[in-house]
Order: sequence, then C-alpha cells, then structure tokens
Amino acid sequence: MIVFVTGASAGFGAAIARRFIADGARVVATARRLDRLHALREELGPKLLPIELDVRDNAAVERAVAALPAEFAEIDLLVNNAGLALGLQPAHKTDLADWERMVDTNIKGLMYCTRAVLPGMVARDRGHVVNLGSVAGEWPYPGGNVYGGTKAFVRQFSLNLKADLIGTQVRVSEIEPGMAESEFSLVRFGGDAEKAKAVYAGMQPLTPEDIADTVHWIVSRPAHVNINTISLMPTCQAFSPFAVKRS
Ligand code: NDP
Ligand code: 8X3
Repeated sequence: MIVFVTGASAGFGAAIARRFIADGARVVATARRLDRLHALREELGPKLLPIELDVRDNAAVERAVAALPAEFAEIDLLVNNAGLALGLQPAHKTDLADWERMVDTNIKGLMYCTRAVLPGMVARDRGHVVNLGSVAGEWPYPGGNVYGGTKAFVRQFSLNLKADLIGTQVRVSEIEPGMAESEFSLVRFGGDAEKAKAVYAGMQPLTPEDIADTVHWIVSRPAHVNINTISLMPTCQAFSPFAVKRS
C-alpha cells in the first residue's frame, strides 16, 4: 500500500505515518517543516518519503504528485490531514488574515490534494481518500466560526466525492474527532504553550495514535465496505444545552 499523508510533521499525520509504516506500507509524508519529516525518515526508514509541501500552493501540490518516484507513485490512500485552527475570538473581533489562512489550508489545500491524486485512483479503479473533519464541523461553539465552517465543508465535500465516485472502487471517508492532544492548540493560540496545555488540563483527550488507529481501521475494512463518516470524542467530552441570554 502507498499512502500520501499531508501534515505529517506533527500530531495525527506523524502518527498515521508511523501506523502505516508499521503495517508495511510506503508513506509519502508531506508538510512544510522538512526537518521534522527528515527526523521521521530517520526513525522509520526508507519506506517513508519526506516531501516539503505547502498544501495552499496548488502548483506545488500538482508538481509533488507528478514527480513521485515510481515506487511511491500509485497512491492507494490519500489522507487529507493538514489543517489548523487559528484563535478563538468572536467573529466581530477576529483577524481576517486568520480566517483566510484557515480557508486556504483546510478547504483549498484539501481540494488541491484531492484533485491532484484522484484521477490516478479512478484510472486504477482503486484507492481511498480519508479526510480530517472535526466535531467542530457538526456542532457550533463560540469562537469556532470559520474553523467550524471549514470542517463543515470537509464533511459535505467528502460525501459529495463519494457521490461522484459511484461506479468506481475508490472509497471516501471522513473522520470527525473531538478534543485530541497534539500541536493543534499550540497553533490555535499562536505558540502560547501554557494556554495550549490548559485546554487538556484535568481531562483525558484523544491521542494522535487513536486517530491513526481509526484511519487504519477504516482503510482495512473489506473493499465492499465504505465508512462514510466517523465521529469520535474523549469519553469525558460531551455536548452542551443551547445557550440562552436572559435579561
Ligand atoms: P497539529 O498542529 O499537531 O498538526 C497539523 C499538521 O498540519 C502539521 O503537520 C502541519 O505541518 C500541517 N500543516 C499546517 N498547515 C499546513 C500547510 N499549509 N501545508 C501543509 N501542511 C500544513 O494538529 P493535529 O494533528 O491535531 O491536526 C490534524 C488535523 O486534524 C487538522 O486538519 C485538524 O483541524 C484536525 N483535527 C484536530 C483535532 C484536535 O483536537 N487536535 C480535532 C479534530 C480535527 P507544518 O506546520 O510542518 O506544515
Ligand atoms: C478540533 C476540535 O473542539 O477544538 O477540531 O474544535 S475542537
């Protein structure tokens, strides 16, 4: 199996690379921080191919996919994992540049990678696209504004891809995790480690390995089984009632 994973320099993506290499797959590990990917290659060996890639750059995405060496070229599994949340400010106070960066990465980057990889999968009549959505795409929360909007896109885009791919053997799945400890909150809070740590204080979050296991389970179902959507959250996380502002 050949896996192409975006955002492999940290969190879920690195865990997914480890999980699939342990299973004998070859993994194209992409992200912007090449030093991290080289460290992963040191750890995991030549079955991992590190490629520096900013998913917001469509020309670079197309070049990277077209230039894959033969032994990594026929991608069986695309994991669209690269993504980020920036800030938790209400909509009227947020930085528009943060909104644009989330749209460019979580929506447009995911579109670019999918568009570059999908024709090969359809031509081979084999493959699987797994997209990282979020519970934030399903449930609103204060400050989730554009981040949640990008993940709602991921959910609907995944279902629509499945609609387009009927008649082929290409599968599409979307995973919607709740709170998981990675560099996610560090990025969301602009590198403030204390603030990021506080998010997970006194609770047991999901781990990147939990997400990697979920991807692996989805992909290892028999070929006639397509998992459309999986939602998972820590046992200690749940839902809130509607907020009501009383006078
Ligand atoms: P991390 O911050 O730990 O990892 C994010 C990865 O995305 C990094 O490898 C980063 O690499 C990469 N990335 C960010 N921007 C770009 C870009 N422009 N081009 C290429 N790669 C990029 O976060 P997680 O592992 O937690 O998150 C992975 C995915 O899961 C995201 O889509 C996130 O929204 C989603 N998610 C996370 C949850 C959580 O609670 N952690 C819950 C639900 C969903 P680099 O900076 O080197 O480019
Ligand atoms: C990440 C989970 O709840 O911080 O998508 O939005 S949450």
